Amino acid sequence: MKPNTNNTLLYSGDQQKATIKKSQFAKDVVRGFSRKPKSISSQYFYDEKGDKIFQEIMNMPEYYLTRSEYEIFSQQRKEICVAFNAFDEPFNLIEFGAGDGYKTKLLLSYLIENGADFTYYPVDISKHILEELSESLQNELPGIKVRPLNLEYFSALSKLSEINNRRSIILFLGSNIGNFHINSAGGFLQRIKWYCKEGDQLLLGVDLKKDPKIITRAYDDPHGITKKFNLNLLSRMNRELGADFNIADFTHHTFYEPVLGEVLSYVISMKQQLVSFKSLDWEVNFDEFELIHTEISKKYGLDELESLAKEQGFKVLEHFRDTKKYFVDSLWELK
Ligand code: AVI
Repeated sequence: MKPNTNNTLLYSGDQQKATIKKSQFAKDVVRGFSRKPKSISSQYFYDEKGDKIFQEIMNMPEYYLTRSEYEIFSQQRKEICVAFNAFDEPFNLIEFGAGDGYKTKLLLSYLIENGADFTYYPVDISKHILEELSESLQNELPGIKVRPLNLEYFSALSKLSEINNRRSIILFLGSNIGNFHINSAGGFLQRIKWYCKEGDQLLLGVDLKKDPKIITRAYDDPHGITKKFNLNLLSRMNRELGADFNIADFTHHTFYEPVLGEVLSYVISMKQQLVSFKSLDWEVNFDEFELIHTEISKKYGLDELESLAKEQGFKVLEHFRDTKKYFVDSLWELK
């Protein structure tokens, strides 16, 4: 454990494991580009530049997700905290992929103002993000108990189960679960369960199926910000793996398939071209109009979400939806 500047504790012993290493990135690129169609995991969007572009996405009028979840928290935080059973016993509040805490601060301030006894464990693989978050929390919510965990999600759960046996409430917000294919979402929930005990809760922020036009606009925006986000993957390979992608020869393509509720995003090579990766001593060919699959953003129906909870052994306690019914924060309990 290493103290950081604002007197919170930052677990960084597993820093090596937590940082997605370049060698892993290289391996995943080589493996993904050997598939047909070529693919690359959307986790690689989030380098420093990608984080900034994602902030721009969240500020776009077309990207309704962040605003919808913010509305849920601002209007229903009392009901959410009551459903948490937050005022009986001390508990752990664990947030996966905490980011800047913009929405979570609404819950945190309500809990503090109403005397809940809890420790907030934001979990993120970015040390920088955690340091900024804990500093802003100390300023805005003095007295809050924050223990940032600079670890991968499951290492964090494992660490916490060693530290204490309090009840845990896990927050996985922002439709991050949507970036898993539904089968992998099931696997992810199974792994959460592995580290949890009866009575632990999960608050899952999920984007709902809706008018396909609204969804399409959020991922194919007129400002070109999502395009920039997607193409940053190529720039990242140039920066980190010595690749020589000419970004102008590639474009962004995305579409929403309403039956499965999946937004599928691709990078398309606009001509036949050979790209070399200097630091890997490797070349890869792209045919004209060849696709690289970069992301899935799944939208759920409430019935589908309830089946997922049931299949994985969770009981759905309550759905909190925004006034437009675009988004749900669904509270589950481990049976
Ligand atoms: C982080 N994740 C939930 C976003 C989403 O909506 O799937 C990432 C994103 N991709 C394009 N726009 C936003």
